[in-house]
Amino acid sequence: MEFTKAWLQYHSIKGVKETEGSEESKTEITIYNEHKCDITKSAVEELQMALASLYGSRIALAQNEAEFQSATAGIRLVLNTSLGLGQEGYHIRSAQGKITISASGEAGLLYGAFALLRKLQLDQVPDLMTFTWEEEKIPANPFRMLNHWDNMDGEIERGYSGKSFFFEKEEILINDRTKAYARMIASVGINALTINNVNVKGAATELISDRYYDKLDKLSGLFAAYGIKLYLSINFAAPIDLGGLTTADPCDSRVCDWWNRKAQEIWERLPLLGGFLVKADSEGRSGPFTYGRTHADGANMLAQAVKPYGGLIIWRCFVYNCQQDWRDLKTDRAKAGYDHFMPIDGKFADNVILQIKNGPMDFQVREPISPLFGGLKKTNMMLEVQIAQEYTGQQMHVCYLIPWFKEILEFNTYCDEEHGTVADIISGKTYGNALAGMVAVTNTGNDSNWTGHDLAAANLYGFGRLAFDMTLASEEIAGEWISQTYGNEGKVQENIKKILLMSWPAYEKYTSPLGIGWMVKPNSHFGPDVDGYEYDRWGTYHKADHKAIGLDRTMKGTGYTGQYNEPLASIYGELTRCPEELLLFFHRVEYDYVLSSGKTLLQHIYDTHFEGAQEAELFVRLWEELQGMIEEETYQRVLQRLNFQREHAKEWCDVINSYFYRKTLIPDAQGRTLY
Ligand code: GCV
Repeated sequence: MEFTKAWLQYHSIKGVKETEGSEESKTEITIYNEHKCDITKSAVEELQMALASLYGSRIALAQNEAEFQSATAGIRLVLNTSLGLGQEGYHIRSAQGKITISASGEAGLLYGAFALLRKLQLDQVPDLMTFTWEEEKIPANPFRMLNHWDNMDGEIERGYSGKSFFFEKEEILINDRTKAYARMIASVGINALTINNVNVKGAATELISDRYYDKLDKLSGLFAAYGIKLYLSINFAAPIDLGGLTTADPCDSRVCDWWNRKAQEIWERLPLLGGFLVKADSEGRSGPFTYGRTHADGANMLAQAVKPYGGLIIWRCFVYNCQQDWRDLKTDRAKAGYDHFMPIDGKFADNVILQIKNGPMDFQVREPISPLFGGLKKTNMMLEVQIAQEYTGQQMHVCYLIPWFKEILEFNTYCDEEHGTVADIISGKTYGNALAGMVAVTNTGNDSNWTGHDLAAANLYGFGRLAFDMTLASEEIAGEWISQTYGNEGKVQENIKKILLMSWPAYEKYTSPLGIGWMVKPNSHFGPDVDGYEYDRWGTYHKADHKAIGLDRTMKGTGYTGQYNEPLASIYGELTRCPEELLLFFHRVEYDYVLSSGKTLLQHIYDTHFEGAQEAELFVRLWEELQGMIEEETYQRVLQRLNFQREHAKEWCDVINSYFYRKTLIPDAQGRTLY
């Protein structure tokens, strides 16, 4: 299947003089790399291809320093272990036609090469001879990871861009797309990856068996050449499902022996493997609770098995009771993560990292930050976000999530006076731990444009860039992505940026109000269904009646607010101090309650929904202004999705508003139609 180059287009730079005539008469750029490892080879290959495309130049490879020095314009890769930039940092200096990329590790040289190419495109540098620039960067997060939820039959759980490009009919795929993907994600600094769903079932359990080792070895090598470590999601019950034991109890010596032997076998065959990702005791997956053990028991048993090979265990904290009785008014799903993991803070082995979803529920358009970030103090942590847009429009709606991720990262948890933000904690700054970082449930599939909605690629690009450099602004990231994908034309920049930056707030407005979440169709999680989850087992209730809506999560209610450090616990606990965008997450509020805008809660709901739907209409108009400036097929593909979004946003608006109108019988103050 054909696929696009996404943001690695390398459109020719404006203002570069086209040289008439033969290849020979073209200007020449020389690349010098004396390091023969795979990663620097990837860097050179990328530079060769990109520079030829950007400048229409001939590319020469210098054999030695003297050759490089005698060239007119050139780029040199220098490994210098005494630079103190870690394995992944880089330094770039450009003067008088010579550009030096230096790094202490090979991956740093690759990131330097991509940074240089980005800069040349963003600034539309017409001539290397006059290009003066210096930049030094060390990635902010040690781990910058993507999780694929790909199944071995080729389907993708919560995948909205076609089928898997890793698996088909229980076989592993390795083809042109695999390398194109490695280049793409390396270009934004991704350095770790899982390829299979965290719900490990059927053939996926056998990924850690002879059946798949050869292919996995090849795959891990391919990614390693781009500085990316391969990890595998594993089935906690593998000793039973694969090993034929009768138990997977982490404290049973037969189980420990099985994992020890398995780890030895795995690393003999897959020496480049990074480790395992584990979803345990969650949504039907087996885990230590099955045997009356803690999650520390489970994770540590695996950690000691993989330790001799430098392996890591990434353990998810998405653990809650998904068999709740909706009549049970005491249990609060939001509390589950903290309740399970706080008591075992400090009990995890040093090669375990806890992977924590940004919110206490599940990737809603707005949630408070998980209290685990401010709570855990003696455990390695990573932040998990989702760019697959499961609850944010499923890549049928444009919803640029980077502004949301920025808010999450900048949130002060008050766990530490100086370094209390989520960004501080997950980058390892607060507690000085090296195993830390960010992971995104990713949004790619085998659709020709990778992400179904062309504009959804901004989330993949943006996640990588943000994980690498958390100081980047959402707008800057959007601008970078637009330039490299569609070029630098002013109107194109302006309109797409507008659409992207308005999209998450708009989505929030026309879907569920004020942090309540979950008003989606069950299972598919797409489209409005206010009571879809209300009388179900998933613990996601809004409890709307004719007078009020929301769950009291204060200390008078479920006590969830008590999981936050002060002053957050008090702020969230008081109706008048609680941030309004989260009001209905923390409080049960009457419809006539007056918000800071002077509007009643109900009128706010009506207004925001109408407003959000209008904004979705505006996206179509903004896009239509770009016809002729964007390649026609892409233009039409995006237009189709934006038209769908406009209709769907209207549906959302009408369903939600009519629901509340019918509950309250209070009309809209502006007299708009409610049904
Ligand atoms: C992979 C949500 C999704 C599930 C997903 C789960 C998880 O519940 O709906 O499809 O399972 O999150 O994060 O493990």
